[in-house]
Amino acid sequence: MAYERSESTGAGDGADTSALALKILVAGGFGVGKTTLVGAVSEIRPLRTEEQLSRAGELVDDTGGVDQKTTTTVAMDFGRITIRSGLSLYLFGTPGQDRFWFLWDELSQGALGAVVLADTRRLEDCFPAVDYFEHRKIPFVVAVNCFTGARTYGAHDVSRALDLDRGTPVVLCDARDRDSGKEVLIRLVEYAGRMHTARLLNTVS
Ligand SMILES: Nc1nc2c(ncn2[C@@H]2O[C@H](COP(=O)(O)OP(=O)(O)OP(=O)(O)O)[C@@H](O)[C@H]2O)c(=O)[nH]1
Ligand SMILES: [Mg+2]
Repeated sequence: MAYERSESTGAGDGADTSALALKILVAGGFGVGKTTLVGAVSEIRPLRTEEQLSRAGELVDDTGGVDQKTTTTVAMDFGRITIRSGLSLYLFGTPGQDRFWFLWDELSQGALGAVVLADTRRLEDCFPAVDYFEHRKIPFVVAVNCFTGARTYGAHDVSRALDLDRGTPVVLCDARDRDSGKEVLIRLVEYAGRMHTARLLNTVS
């Protein structure tokens, strides 16, 4: 499990030397709401790397279903959230478009786990992210971003449609809502914690 312990800046300065900072990825298809989620939950001003969608990009960027979209992430999003006293999450939002796949290996280094955002109108767009984390055995939860007007499916239906391993959590969320996003992150931390404990027990037995 990747973590850092925060450094005390000096004796008696009151700094919490037992604080944990965990790295989490926010992944999923183009325009599914990754930047929105990181921005909604972050308690620091999120770092964004948005560029305008261009006429040239129309040939390769599938904007079907996200017609209102004018910008896209070209490197990453970055934010931070304190889940509870002494536990912060550093959030790294991935770029959604295929041509930025080469960045994923770098971004996923040392990650505790990932949120794979899904839109039920374009569920297939999250297949590559699901495959990526399954193959690398990085714990992930699927968070269905419930866009207005999209038909609502139950978590069980989504789990079946994505052919997820048993136990992989599926949660419904609104990426624009801080509490909803925080709930997703808590589910991920709990799930990843259980997965890591199970793996540790397997290696010692
Ligand atoms: N109605 C609704 N709109 C949303 C929701 N989440 C995001 N949006 C809108 O959908 C668009 C896409 O959001 P982004 O957060 O940029 O998506 P992204 O996944 O970061 O996109 P890329 O980085 O380009 O892959 C934006 O115009 C958002 O305002 C949602 O939950 N409901
Ligand atoms: Mg983005």
